[in-house]
Amino acid sequence: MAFEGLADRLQKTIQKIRGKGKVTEADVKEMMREVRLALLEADVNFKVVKEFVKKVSERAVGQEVMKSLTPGQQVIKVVKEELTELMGGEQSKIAVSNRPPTVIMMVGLQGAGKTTTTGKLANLLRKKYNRKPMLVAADIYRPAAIKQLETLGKQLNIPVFSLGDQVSPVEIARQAVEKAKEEHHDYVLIDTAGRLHVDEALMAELKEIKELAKPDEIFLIVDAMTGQDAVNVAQSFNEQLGLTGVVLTKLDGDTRGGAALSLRAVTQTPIKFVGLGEKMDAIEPFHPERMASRILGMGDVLTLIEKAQATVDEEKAKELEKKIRTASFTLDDFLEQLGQVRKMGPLDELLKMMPGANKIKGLNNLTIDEKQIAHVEAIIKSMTKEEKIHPEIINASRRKRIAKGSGTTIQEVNRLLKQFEDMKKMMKQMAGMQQKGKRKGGFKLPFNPF
Ligand SMILES: Nc1nc2c(ncn2[C@@H]2O[C@H](COP(=O)(O)OP(=O)(O)OP(=O)(O)O)[C@@H](O)[C@H]2O)c(=O)[nH]1
Ligand SMILES: [Mg+2]
Repeated sequence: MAFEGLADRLQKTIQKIRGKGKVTEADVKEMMREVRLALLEADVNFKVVKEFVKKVSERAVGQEVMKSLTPGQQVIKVVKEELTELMGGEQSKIAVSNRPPTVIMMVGLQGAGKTTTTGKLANLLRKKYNRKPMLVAADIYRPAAIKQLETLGKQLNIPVFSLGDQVSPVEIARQAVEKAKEEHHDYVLIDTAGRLHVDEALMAELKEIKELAKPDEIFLIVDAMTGQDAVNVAQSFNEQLGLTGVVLTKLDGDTRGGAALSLRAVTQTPIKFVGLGEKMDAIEPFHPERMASRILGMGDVLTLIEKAQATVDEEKAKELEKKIRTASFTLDDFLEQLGQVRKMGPLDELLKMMPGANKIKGLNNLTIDEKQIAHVEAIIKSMTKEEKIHPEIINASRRKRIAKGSGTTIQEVNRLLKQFEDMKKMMKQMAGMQQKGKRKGGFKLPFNPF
């Protein structure tokens, strides 16, 4: 998990100051010493650390904090605001050309994730923004590079423009933009070749593509795992090409976070997206504030809600609420719920977005047992329609049959039925409380199937 060490240390540090009724300059100094070490250890650029510590210290010993009623909390607020500012402040949006197509050039070193990100971004543009993208295979150097992009295109059902590997990338880019205009694509994503290091020949070619294709965005794809190197690479590319944004990939790995925290400050180029896995939907717009919140252990509830909204059908959610209210929730509904939750992504990743989640012991080593979920599914699918609606009719011989049919054990079937029964009891209670108007707080999932 990315940022783990940094998050741990910063949270321990701010914990000490949180409840203080009085904060002295010495307290702030002590805290900032720890913050400084935590950032350096996370491989954040030392100049960036120096500047950050200076800013926070100044504000923390200033009027706004010292005179407040909750100085401890105020210091934390300052840290969060400055961390957000460091990563770019506002979320940075993707360009839209007023003369379509919007052209995006994807550049970066070998293996950074250009081709993968090209596919992910096109997928996002289509799914979330309802756009009609076209991909362009302009890496003619690495064998199989064109094939790789074509395979992604096929998988996503997004067209790929290619002229093979005998035509120059510059010419490919030129013709691609023409073609996109003819066919009314509103986004053109050009996947370019990578090199091991920043080199002259590559830069010359990229500059030529830039001249001809006139991209609205030039995105540098950088591997977050490379730490400080990522910052240096970004600086060279920016000097030569003038970047409009950075996509930080492999943030699902255990990067210390230095790149994410220094990139913006050093290069003045915003991080626009982050890559969080190899799959085509593992990309998210980068929100500095949410990231700061995650690092400081305040959770990322907004992203969680967006994920839920993107995957959960609103009609179905209403229907479900009614079923819970009237306690007419069946095992079929249970199965569907399970499916909905799984669609949102890996469960352990979701759990980690909850505020205070990293305080829960053992959560960091937690991997939700996918096998267990598969068993629950198999068990319910082995039941007859009637059994699913009236599980009370499931007697011993039926239990045996279900266990056999689902390739599980009678114990597992028993456990599931017991859980379901408890859950229904709880739903009834909740429904009762709701009617009496006594229920407080938000609507919570009434059960935890795992
Ligand atoms: N875990 C993880 N893997 C990623 C991510 N993005 C890309 N990868 C993987 O990184 C490897 C390289 O990705 P590519 O997209 O081929 O990289 P590239 O920059 O196009 O590489 P070249 O074309 O050789 O320059 C692949 O195995 C990808 O699956 C990410 O966000 N997370
Ligand atoms: Mg590639």
